[in-house]
Amino acid sequence: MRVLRESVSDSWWGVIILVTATLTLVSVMPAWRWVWSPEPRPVTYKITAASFLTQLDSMIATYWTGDLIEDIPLVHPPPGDIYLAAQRFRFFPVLELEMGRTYRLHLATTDSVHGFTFPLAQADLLLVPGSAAVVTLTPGVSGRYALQCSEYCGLEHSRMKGWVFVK
Ligand SMILES: [Cu+2]
Repeated sequence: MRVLRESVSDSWWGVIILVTATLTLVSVMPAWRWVWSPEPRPVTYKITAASFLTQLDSMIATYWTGDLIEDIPLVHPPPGDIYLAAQRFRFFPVLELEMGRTYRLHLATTDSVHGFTFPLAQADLLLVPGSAAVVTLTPGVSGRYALQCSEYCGLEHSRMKGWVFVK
């Protein structure tokens, strides 16, 4: 009888240790991901659509290549701060970047909520009116990279696209 009771209490200890270990892992792993996440977390700051468009227009006026891609200006800005707007139903303008150079991409919506999915910058952001996000990127491989809207924003959402060219 005594032997049986001891083995029951041993197995309870096993269960207690297992439950404690599981709870510890479940609570520690999100904290681990938050603190040591390798993904760049975007910096955000407040804007108005008008102030953001002023900066965007000034970049386009200065660095437009003279080419249009599907009626959208192709812009070749130098490394540093660059701007991209999400609007129903396009990303504006088309950016041409250089391999191995580092850019701080400022992103904002100038109308409703949009999503911004861009594997090159490992970014999948929600763009909300009144706020800009900054993503740092250093493109390593040349090519044409598609941008997509990942948040339903209206009837033409599924066709909302943009481009970044890397040379
Ligand atoms: Cu959309």
